[in-house]
Amino acid sequence: MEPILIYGFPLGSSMGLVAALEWLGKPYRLCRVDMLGEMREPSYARINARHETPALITDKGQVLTETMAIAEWLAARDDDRRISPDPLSVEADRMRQLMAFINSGFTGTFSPLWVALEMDPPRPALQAALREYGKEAVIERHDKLEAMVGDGPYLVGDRPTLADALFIGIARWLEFHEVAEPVRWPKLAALRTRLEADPAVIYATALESGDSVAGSGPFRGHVPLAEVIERFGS
Ligand SMILES: N[C@@H](CCC(=O)N[C@@H](CS)C(=O)NCC(=O)O)C(=O)O
Repeated sequence: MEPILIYGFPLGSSMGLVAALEWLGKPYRLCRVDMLGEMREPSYARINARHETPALITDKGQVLTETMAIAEWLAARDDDRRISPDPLSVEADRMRQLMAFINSGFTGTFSPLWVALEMDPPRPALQAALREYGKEAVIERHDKLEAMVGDGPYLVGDRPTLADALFIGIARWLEFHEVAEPVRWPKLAALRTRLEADPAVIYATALESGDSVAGSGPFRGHVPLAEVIERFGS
């Protein structure tokens, strides 16, 4: 069977993995999940007890959670080196280093902003403190990532890799939370512009938005969440 990536909307980090599946070019299916609704229901715990996306149903029908684990699963099957360098190369070390940074500190600093946004019932003083702290932390992590970006067109090498996929899934949170203008970090802004013009990213963003777009080469269609839970949930 084709692997099925369970991705979340709105604005899920998993959009980047959808783009990576497009770049990889091997047959895949998707399962689109409303993170504000069905992902929070008890039945979703059969896929991921932490109620998070992304999750992958592998070609063997096993559930695999955590972005880094899913990215490594894809890299291990990237025979033609379309989304990852030779795993023993210096470039692959750099890709994994960047992915780890993006998936941990870089993504994590947005947490206070999400917590403040979703706090119910509201606690204005705490929300203001979370926003202030979150914005400072996001800016600091962007400064650090800007310093890590080289002079090439992408994070590693001359074509998009899994590191770029992880970055583009998160990058748009900057404006959503009104932290700062992207141009404050010129290298990251240029990288974003390049990635946002990439057909795979445009396609993944359209799917995430629920637009009815024509099938791409490797994409074999959506599977309803209820069916995924029934067939593959624990
Ligand atoms: N450690 C997990 C974190 C995944 C994560 O936080 N996903 C977000 C969406 S980008 C989520 O599902 N958040 C829960 C929510 O929105 O309620 C990973 O790297 O895959």
